[in-house]
Amino acid sequence: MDLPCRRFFFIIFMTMKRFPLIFLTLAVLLAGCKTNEPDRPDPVKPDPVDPVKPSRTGESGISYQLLVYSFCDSDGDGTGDFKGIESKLDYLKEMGVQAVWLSPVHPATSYHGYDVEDYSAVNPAYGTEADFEAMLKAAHSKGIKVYLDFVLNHSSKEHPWFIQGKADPDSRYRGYYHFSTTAKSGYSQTVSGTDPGKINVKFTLKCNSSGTPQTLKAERVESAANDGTPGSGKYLWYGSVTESTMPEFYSAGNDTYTLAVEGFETSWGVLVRTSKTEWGTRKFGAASTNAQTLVWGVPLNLKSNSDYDILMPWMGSIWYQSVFGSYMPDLNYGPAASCEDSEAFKDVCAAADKWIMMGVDGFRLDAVKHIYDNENSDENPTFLKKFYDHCNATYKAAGHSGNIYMVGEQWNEPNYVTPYYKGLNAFFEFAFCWRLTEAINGSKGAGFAATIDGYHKKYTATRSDAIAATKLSNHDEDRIASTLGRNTGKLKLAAAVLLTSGGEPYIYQGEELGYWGTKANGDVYVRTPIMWTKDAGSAASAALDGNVDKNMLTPDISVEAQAADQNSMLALYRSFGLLRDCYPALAKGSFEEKTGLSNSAIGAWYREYNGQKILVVHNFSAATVSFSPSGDKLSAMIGSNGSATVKNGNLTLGGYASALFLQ
Ligand SMILES: [Ca+2]
Repeated sequence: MDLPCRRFFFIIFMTMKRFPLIFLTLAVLLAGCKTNEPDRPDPVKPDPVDPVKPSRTGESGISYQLLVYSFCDSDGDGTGDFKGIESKLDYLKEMGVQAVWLSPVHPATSYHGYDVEDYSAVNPAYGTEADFEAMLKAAHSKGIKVYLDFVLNHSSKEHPWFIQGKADPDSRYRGYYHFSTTAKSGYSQTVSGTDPGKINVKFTLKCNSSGTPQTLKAERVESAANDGTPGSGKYLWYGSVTESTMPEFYSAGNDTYTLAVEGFETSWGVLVRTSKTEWGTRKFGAASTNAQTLVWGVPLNLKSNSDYDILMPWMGSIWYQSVFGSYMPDLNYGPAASCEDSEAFKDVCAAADKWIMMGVDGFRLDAVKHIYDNENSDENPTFLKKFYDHCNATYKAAGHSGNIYMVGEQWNEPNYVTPYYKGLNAFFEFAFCWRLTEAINGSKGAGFAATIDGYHKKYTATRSDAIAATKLSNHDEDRIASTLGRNTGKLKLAAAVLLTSGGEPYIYQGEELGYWGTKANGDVYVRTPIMWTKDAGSAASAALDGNVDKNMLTPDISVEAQAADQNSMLALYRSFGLLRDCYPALAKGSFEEKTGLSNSAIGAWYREYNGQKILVVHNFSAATVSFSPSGDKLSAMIGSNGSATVKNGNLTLGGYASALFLQ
């Protein structure tokens, strides 16, 4: 902190002793002044007579969900990267962030990375493995843990395991996926067999006397030369949708036509056509349900509509489970009770071990209710426990005294999530935001804390160390700002509630800036890059093809602008993040609703830990409310949002305002 700043805080602090309401202003100003030195001693000076010393603990319990591709771009190529993350660690620390969950860092075809092609490598678009390790070390030096998104339910269809597994029934990778020789619900079709690559092929088409194609024969030939000139009106289509070819057969007399193709790509099937423009109802090249396979040198009887794929001789149809779409085949770990014996399990564990030994602090596990199909059976918790135990053993071997962190995504109501705690001790609590949204839109704070605490008691009944990973939204949901109708008051209240409730909260990239966006136009609209300066060019948007809401990304929403505005969303996240970082009761205390209030708009609760007790009061409505203490102390307001005044022993909160009091 520079000297003018120190002097200013001293004045503010002296004022605060007489006027506690100034505290929030202090926190906000602090955020503005401390940009260049976020690790300096906390500016909230302890009162000599106050036994609670509010300095940063580094144990806020706050995590940050970070999209590597769109967080910060260090080299200006439009894609976020590891060096970009490293350069913004202070930005995270400022909000009291203790851990980051990185979107998948492994090689992938998609921009989002959930189609992993190699669990043991990093995506070169984000930098080198050395860059990753440097970022990891830098994060640790600032007390920030790093969690990787580990996608265990499925891989990419470009993963070598899948490519080899589908090609060869004798491959060791055949069992890594759920293959089927028949079509099934939730399965995608592909071709199996060993691709010989580019070869020369001669096709012979026989037609009847009226010119309708009857049979097609394929022969592998040394050289592919055509005689005569095309002009038959019969075509052979092959290639991909983007690289298609449609040469015309050469007439050979007697209703026979030939076509020789040099360097034919054998990964392609073919289609016979009698028109260059009429393609029927099925798009050429599209997957067919009535494909036929050629046999070298043997004429194939064509079907009358000639509107289906013809597979090359080496090809066979095979189906594979792909719950999240054809490019992400589901992995197969065998029976859950013995999953640790499967080669697939051993391989994903080996990859996890590499990252743990490097220093990664934990994993976020994607789509855990889909790993085994029956969400409500014991299979998924059983699998998760085995995976956790393996990783935790590695973690201990790496020299850690505590346990590894692992949080699962079980997207459901608490009744469905609770049994999963048998597998892991942390799960995202989707219900937190569902109940919060209902409470805010219903202007009813009463009962909110009791409901959420009721969920937490269910989890801890399953295991005493259960953690509810609370959050507002994530990369797969409409952003909370949109859910709340872009009402700033409601949005700030949601943030204040998140950061003052029980559980361990996640902030989703962009929430701290008030980003909005829905999935109506596509997922990328809820994955908008951080706009670091007032220049829109500071946002890493290339990975999203520029698909961000241009109305949103104006200078006012940038970090640069909000850091200078004490009423900004960012200022709120910084001040409440600081509170959670400073007061252990907020970070890890009990969570107990204050019941019996006359106004149901008020949501009030106590957080208590190790002798420290804090009263939290939120107004869930747009109307001003009055709060009578009934035994609570209102003399030490440690934080607030919106209009909060104490007069004659009563608290008055403006619409959607919040206040916290040390007891
Ligand atoms: Ca970059």
